[in-house]
Amino acid sequence: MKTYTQTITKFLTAAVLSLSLPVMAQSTLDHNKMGVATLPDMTDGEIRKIDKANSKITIKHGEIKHMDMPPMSMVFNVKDKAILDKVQVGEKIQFVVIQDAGKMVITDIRPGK
Ligand SMILES: [Cu+2]
Repeated sequence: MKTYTQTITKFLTAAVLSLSLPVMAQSTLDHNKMGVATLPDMTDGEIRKIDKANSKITIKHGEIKHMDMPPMSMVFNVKDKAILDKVQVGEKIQFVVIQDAGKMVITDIRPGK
């Protein structure tokens, strides 16, 4: 049983490596072409509340993969108040969130799919 597990683990590791390497190479190439830094993943969400005075926004968000966070409703800070001018309560969006000095800060919001 131990040998079987080791074989499977080896196989899976090899499979994952062979799959992810070309993808990583491809995305690096695209980013270079566009001349932008690598961004964290976009997260799906729906806007629940906008608090422009305090630069905060409440979003019912999907899984935030790069932060290991399951779907939930929560309040985020926004990096720039102007981000809140482009959006409305009830709107489906995609957003970029980063960790900044222990706070989760939204740096970009785009229309959802
Ligand atoms: Cu959350």
